[in-house]
Amino acid sequence: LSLEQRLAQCIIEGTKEGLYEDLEQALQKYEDPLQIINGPLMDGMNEVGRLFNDNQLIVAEVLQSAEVMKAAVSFLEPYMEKTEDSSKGKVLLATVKGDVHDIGKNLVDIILSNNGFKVVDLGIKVTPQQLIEAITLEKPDIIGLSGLLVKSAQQMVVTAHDLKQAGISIPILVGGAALSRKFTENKIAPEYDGIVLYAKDAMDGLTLANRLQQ
Ligand code: B1M
Repeated sequence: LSLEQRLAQCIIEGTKEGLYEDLEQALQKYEDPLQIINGPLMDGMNEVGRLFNDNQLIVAEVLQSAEVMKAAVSFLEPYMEKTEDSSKGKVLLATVKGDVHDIGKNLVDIILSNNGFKVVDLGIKVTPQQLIEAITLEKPDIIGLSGLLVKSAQQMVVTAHDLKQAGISIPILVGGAALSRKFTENKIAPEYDGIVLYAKDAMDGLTLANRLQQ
């Protein structure tokens, strides 16, 4: 197997055997550790999603794959480019109510934190009420919402609505597999008073956050 196939295989099989050696090798080969995440590791994760959808994997196995992905991201994190300051603004980050998926959110956290933003991560299954309380306390410049389930896309509509009711109009950045730009513009944005932007991946999230804070 090629290096890329071995890395993807570690994710698919949910094993750390040989993982760190292969990540070391990949760090020599790729200029940016993010390319390793977005390439072979994501390929592995997408295959896990496909196999799970096909009933060839059970939740416990997917969880193991998620743990290997998290271990790989933690290993690569120190090698990512970072600026020391956190002067670009504060981002409040959360996975929406009913959703436990946090690998994408955590990646957004790393990338924003490494690039001049102060990130406050509220974690997973965050209700609109918890979000409103945190916004009052933290006074962020941007609210970042992540969600992977189809029902999470709908939850973002509810969340935007509840935030508006609470008089909040801080820009919102949304991302996650079940979302699209179209859904964001047609369904989420009309429920909100402020800007709502869709990010297709974590780097896109950084680009949009930078644009908002210019
Ligand atoms: Co779940 N799961 N899962 N799962 N899981 C999906 C999402 C699914 C598509 C798999 C499938 O069926 N093919 C499916 C959703 C189907 C649907 O809604 N239509 C699914 C399901 C059904 C479920 C359960 C319901 C299964 C069950 O219990 N029967 C259950 C739900 C639990 C819940 O949330 N209430 C469940 C549970 C789990 C695990 C706990 C086992 C585990 C998560 C572990 C964890 O996160 N700590 C898990 C996993 C790992 C997946 C898949 C395989 C991989 C997700 C992932 O981590 N990808 C996933 C299939 C898939 O996505 N291919 C699947 C890697 C990650 C880096 O990508 O999060 O998309 P992602 O983030 C991307 C972008 O989306 C974007 O940037 C990242 C890339 O740079 N992004 C943002 C994300 N958030 C952003 C925010 C931003 C900006 C960009 O700004 C704020």
